[in-house]
Amino acid sequence: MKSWVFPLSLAGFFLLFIGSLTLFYKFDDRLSNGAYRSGSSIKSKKSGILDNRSLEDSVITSKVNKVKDEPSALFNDPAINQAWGLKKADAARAWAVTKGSRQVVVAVIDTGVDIHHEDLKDNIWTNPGESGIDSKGRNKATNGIDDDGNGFIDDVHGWNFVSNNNDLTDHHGHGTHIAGIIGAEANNGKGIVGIAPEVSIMVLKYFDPQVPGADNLRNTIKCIHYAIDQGAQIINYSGGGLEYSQAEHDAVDEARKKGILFVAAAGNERSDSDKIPYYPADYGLDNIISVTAFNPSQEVLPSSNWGTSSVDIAAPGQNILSTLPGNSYGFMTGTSQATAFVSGAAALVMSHKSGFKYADIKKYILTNGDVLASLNGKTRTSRKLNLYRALTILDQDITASGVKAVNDSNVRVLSSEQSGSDSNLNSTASFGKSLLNALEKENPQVKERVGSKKPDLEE
Ligand SMILES: [Ca+2]
Ligand SMILES: [Ca+2]
Ligand SMILES: [Ca+2]
Repeated sequence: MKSWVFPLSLAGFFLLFIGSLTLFYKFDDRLSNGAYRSGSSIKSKKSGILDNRSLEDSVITSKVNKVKDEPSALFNDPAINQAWGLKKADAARAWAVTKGSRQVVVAVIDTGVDIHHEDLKDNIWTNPGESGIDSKGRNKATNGIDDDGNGFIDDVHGWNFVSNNNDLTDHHGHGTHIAGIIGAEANNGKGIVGIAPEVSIMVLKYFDPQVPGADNLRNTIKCIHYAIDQGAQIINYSGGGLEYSQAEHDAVDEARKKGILFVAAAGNERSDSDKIPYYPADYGLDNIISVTAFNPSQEVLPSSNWGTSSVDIAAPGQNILSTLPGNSYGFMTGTSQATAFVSGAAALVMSHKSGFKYADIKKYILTNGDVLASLNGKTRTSRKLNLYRALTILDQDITASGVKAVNDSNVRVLSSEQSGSDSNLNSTASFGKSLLNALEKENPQVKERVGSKKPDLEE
């Protein structure tokens, strides 16, 4: 190698680093955007300086203060008709079987969550050891005492490992969006509906755009240990990086030993995860489900990672409407969103079959996805998530035609869009006009923005 090559490369990486920092601060000011995170994990691999775990490239494609009011026969939540992902995942029929259970705890390891959001607040996990009244008549949640002796003071809904306190404020939007996909409340006349409308979301914060120096990998590992110790049954991790970490591997393995399912994003690195592993999705532990994202045409997004041995399943991940901080809502795109779909599905399966451990849940979800030709060469199963089938096909108590499922008077059942064999079900409700059409009319540039590296926030 010529003597000038090395210094030149070094200078190149230095410029890359400075460029990244510039981007970071620029977007930090604008809040709520994950676009600048994309590729930062790659840079960290090369420079060893930037974060070794980061959010994915989950772009907020648009933000709305009030969702469009489109009453639905299914639930009274105004925006349910806009949720194309719910339709593709056959959510309505799944809800006829179960709407979830607050006994099921899903740990969302992310940027925090707006726990006061109008469409989330009743589905936030409460630590029983930090709630109620202490011996002196004070509220355990705010008494400044570690009542349950777990090493965290007043950790009533989770913990902020970035700032090491119980402030779970989401300064980004990503974590609140993920929480809404998993478990926004149904039938409250507000906003949207999560995959598991009844669930308990444990909020664990590993990343904060306002704290740029934080060690996101170390914080991730702490979050995993907390989730294990506090009894989460499912962990959602919509992030990752290219750096292998033995400590992180061991934490996920410890979760495995406790029967905990770990749902992880395949990543938005635009690469083959079989060749370039993305962690924690690709640790090869069998309690991990690695999830990639597809669009309304059921094709894997160009930005999403794929892999016929490393990526398990695909779920909706483009222009997904969910909750954002401050009682607002917005659309985001990425395998982060797809991951949340699968975590919500896992919560539904678990609430339907209490006592299930990760192996059972994983089998139900993966075996019963819909095979799609467009997923050949993209995932191990060539399947996309189907919530209803995940709940029923292997279940001897409920037939595939959903006989027991349709007796709930609160829920009306959609006909299956992908299979004529189920068309004998009551087809009394509809998600209304195609969401994609609606989106394109409302927001003509939405398609072009998807996968864009540039943020495009709207009021
Ligand atoms: Ca405590
Ligand atoms: Ca306390
Ligand atoms: Ca709602």
